Amino acid sequence: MRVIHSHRHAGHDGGFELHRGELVPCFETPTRVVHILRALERAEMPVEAPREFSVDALLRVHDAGFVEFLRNAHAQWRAHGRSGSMLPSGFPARGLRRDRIPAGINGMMGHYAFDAGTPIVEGTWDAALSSAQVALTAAALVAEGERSTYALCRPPGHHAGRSTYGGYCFLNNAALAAQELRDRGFGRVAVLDVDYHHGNGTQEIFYTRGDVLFVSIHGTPDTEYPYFLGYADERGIDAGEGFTRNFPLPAGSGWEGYRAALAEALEEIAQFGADALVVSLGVDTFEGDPISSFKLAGRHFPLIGAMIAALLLPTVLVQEGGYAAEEIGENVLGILEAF
Ligand code: Q9C
Ligand code: ZN
Repeated sequence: MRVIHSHRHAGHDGGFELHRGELVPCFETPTRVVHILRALERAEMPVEAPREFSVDALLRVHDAGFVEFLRNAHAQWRAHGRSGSMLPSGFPARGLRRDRIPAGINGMMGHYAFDAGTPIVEGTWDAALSSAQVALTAAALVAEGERSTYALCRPPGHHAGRSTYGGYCFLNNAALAAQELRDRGFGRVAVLDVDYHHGNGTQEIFYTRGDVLFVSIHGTPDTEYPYFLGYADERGIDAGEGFTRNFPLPAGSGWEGYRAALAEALEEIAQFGADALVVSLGVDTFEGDPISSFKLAGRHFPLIGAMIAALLLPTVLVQEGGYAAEEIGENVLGILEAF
């Protein structure tokens, strides 16, 4: 399996995030990648740099104004004499206007962000762009005949919508990979999201489309982040009707419940007749994860990998979450080795 990764991820280091009423050190750190790279090295899996893709390549799944905002946000912040990390503190909730995008940087941040846990720093744009390029390269390689590729993306992407960022995500790497596969001739592409958190951004991006199936298994939004999307009654609309499937599980779920949901999700993908697969690969379903509550053990990841690999589809695996840094490498590798 070919592995794509960019060292430019390291430019994004958020510092602090708002968590349970306090500013705490970010859970999403550059160190996560160090641990994954170590595991890959032990497994003798070499890492390749991504190809260059222009900013235009992002506009197939993202809004131009949003991309422009991400590109300039920190420069605008600095122009106001500030330095360090940017967090929004006001959002256009019900009753407030969303049709006007404020010109000032604070309002603009609130317009495009959907949480206060996703800091932007000086290196965020370049890191997010490199992460998108990693996913696009991994997809291009599969289109060129590789059976499977692993996009070691950082920052992650599945919470980022067409014009929204949050949940540590800025650009939607998995959606970009799926779109790249579509553009390169795969008629039907499925996205399987196994991250602990619902992939609200990916769901939103493909919600009205019948050519990309989105299937997600995650902690129920009733109690778990991102709280406002990911219920089972969300099934897609218009041409996308029936092409979104959510499997929310109660916090505290263990292997039995998980395995059953995964079997159903895979059956859905087989029924759809997918020609290619993108996996949003979060390993924050691990029992030791500091911000999640599923009870999967290390030994379950190879089982998950084997179940997914049995679809026998050309597959792009895209790294999402996983915050138990010490174990993240082994858990990811457990999945990859099945391919
Ligand atoms: N401030 C991914 O796994 N924060 N994102 C929860 C902590 C958001 C997770 C509360 C968690 C986002 C890609
Ligand atoms: Zn997650």
